[in-house]
Amino acid sequence: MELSRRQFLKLCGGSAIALGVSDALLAQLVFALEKAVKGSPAVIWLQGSSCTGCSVSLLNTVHPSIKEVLLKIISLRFHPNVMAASGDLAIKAIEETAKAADFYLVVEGSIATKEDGLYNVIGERNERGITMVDWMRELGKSAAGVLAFGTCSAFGGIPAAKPNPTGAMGVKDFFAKEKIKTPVINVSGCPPHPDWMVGTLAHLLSYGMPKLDSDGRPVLFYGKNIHENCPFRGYYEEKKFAKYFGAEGCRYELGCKGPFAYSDCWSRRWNNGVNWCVQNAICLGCVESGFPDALAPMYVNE
Ligand code: FSX
Ligand code: SF4
Ligand code: SF4
Repeated sequence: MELSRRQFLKLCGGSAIALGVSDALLAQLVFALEKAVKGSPAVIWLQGSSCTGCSVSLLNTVHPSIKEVLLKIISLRFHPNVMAASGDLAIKAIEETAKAADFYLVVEGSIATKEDGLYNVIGERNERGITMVDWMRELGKSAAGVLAFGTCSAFGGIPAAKPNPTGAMGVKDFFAKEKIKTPVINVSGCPPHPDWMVGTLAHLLSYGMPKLDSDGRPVLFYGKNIHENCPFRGYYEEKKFAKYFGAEGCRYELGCKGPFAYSDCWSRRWNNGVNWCVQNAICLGCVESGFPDALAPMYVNE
């Protein structure tokens, strides 16, 4: 199904669709890729300091065929968790991809820069460990673009929280330090919603670079404030605050960071629309550049 950019933006906005947003975005992604793919866009997916939640969020969507898309249509040449190859064969896949053609680099997790990058070693070359810093210097320069999936990759996230012993940082900060000019799209969230990742990729391949906010994130998914759109907003106005989890009322006094967070979780919801953080708990502001330090403490417990 080919969508105009306008229809696509409407779809990403979470407007009512019968089959679920993830399914629809996936269909568009498949279409975009099939169209764009004369020889499949190659993707190298690197993992720095992270919990792997970003991969899990994407691969565990209710739609199992995302794996097929990643493995067969996109031509995912390297992914530490889903690829069958290991050792020299796996490293060779990165090197050959980088030499052969245009490729996109997906980065999950932050880059550990202290001790010559030794906190993130991915593979070996000439009996020496290749660090994430090495790969980012090498592949970051030659990639057609970088998708920074997850708050760790976008802004440093949890690995960069104080005291940050590994010198962890996000891709944009690393590129600024290294004077690498390759464009980066931040798809934040700890982890990001699968629609944000699939939708951003589909936009990039179908219509080019999406419009980004001042934090380098697609406005499409991160353009609205959670608090302003929250279904509990009426309680906030009435000053009816929940005093414990599960109680009726706005969650502000339990530590809700909705007023400081920009994303569409309230309408998109998670796990195929089943629920979202604020329904049973609070928003932690996981999509924001200051997460987690600037938004601490996570919970207020009185
Ligand atoms: Fe970071 Fe990804 Fe948080 Fe985890 O791997 S964005 S720690 S949920 O998931 O990098
Ligand atoms: Fe705002 Fe959170 Fe209250 Fe919702 S629950 S109205 S996001 S403070
Ligand atoms: Fe992150 Fe808040 Fe959305 Fe939950 S509701 S995923 S904490 S931005």
